[in-house]
Amino acid sequence: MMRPDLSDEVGAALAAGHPVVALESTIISHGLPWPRNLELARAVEGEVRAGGAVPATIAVIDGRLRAGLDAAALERLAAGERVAKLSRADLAVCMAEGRTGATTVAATMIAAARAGISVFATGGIGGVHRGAETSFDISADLRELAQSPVTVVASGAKAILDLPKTLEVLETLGVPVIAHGQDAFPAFWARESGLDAPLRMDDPSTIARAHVTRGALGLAGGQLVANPIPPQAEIPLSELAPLIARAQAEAEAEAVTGKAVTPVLLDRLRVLTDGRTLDANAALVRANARLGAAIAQEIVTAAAETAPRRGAPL
Ligand code: PSU
Ligand code: MN
Repeated sequence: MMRPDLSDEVGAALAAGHPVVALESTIISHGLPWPRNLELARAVEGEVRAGGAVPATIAVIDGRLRAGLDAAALERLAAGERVAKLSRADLAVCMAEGRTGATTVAATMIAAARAGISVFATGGIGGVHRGAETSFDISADLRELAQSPVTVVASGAKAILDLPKTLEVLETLGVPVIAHGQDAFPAFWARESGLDAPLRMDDPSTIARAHVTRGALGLAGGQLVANPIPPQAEIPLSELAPLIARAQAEAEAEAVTGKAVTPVLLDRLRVLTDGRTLDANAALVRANARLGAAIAQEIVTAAAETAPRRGAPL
């Protein structure tokens, strides 16, 4: 199996069994405007380090799939010129053509799994778009959660999505959706979506044990840990709902489809909230990086405890 090129730091951490947290790059290239995107990319790596783990930002640079980026690569992605948005369908094509691309949640999970990284922190996953019953727009992130053995820490799915349908699809695919520290499924910029998450866990060690147990059972796929945005940074859903509806109507009127939908909606909401969604986005990604680091540490411990009992009855 082809593995990503590991930076020296990531390679050394994985070889020594130290905790590593994967980070995606589409949020840098397509999710946030310059120069906030570069600042946040660096800050999020800093949060992972402060949490005692090594960050492994993932992208394809000149045809090479890499885990752990140097400053030049990070800057190139943030500047965003001729950077493709890569999901499962695009990854191998971009590599074969020797091009540069940023990985979505789905593509980052693929790379993390092949590098041997168990935890990945981001802002929000893709999901079922509103109007999917006619557009069929369902992010490849959902099926990836059912296939690649990575625990993804996010603040739920973006509030621009159809959250009830997103939860239904995740249930169908057998993906554990675990709210962290509360019953409600969070809605990205808001702590509560009005829906309960199917599962709840309150501490990183139990989440880590669930990750390891899932692997020990031979179940494919990972888990989604839905971590609510820190209270002081949240934008309540009541305030966002009319703006989301407006952004959605504008995108529809302009016939935006495919990969462009998510970046266009996020950018419209940034404008409509005077940049407040950006601040919220930064706060939640940082918090998720911290939680990801804690879970990664606990997985290292849980894996060591589970190993000697392999083959014994569960
Ligand atoms: N969440 C954000 N900003 C983003 C994304 C998520 O706050 O840019 C990106 C992630 O990379 C996610 C992707 O995997 O959007 C989903 O895109 P699509 O719906 O086209 O699959
Ligand atoms: Mn889509």
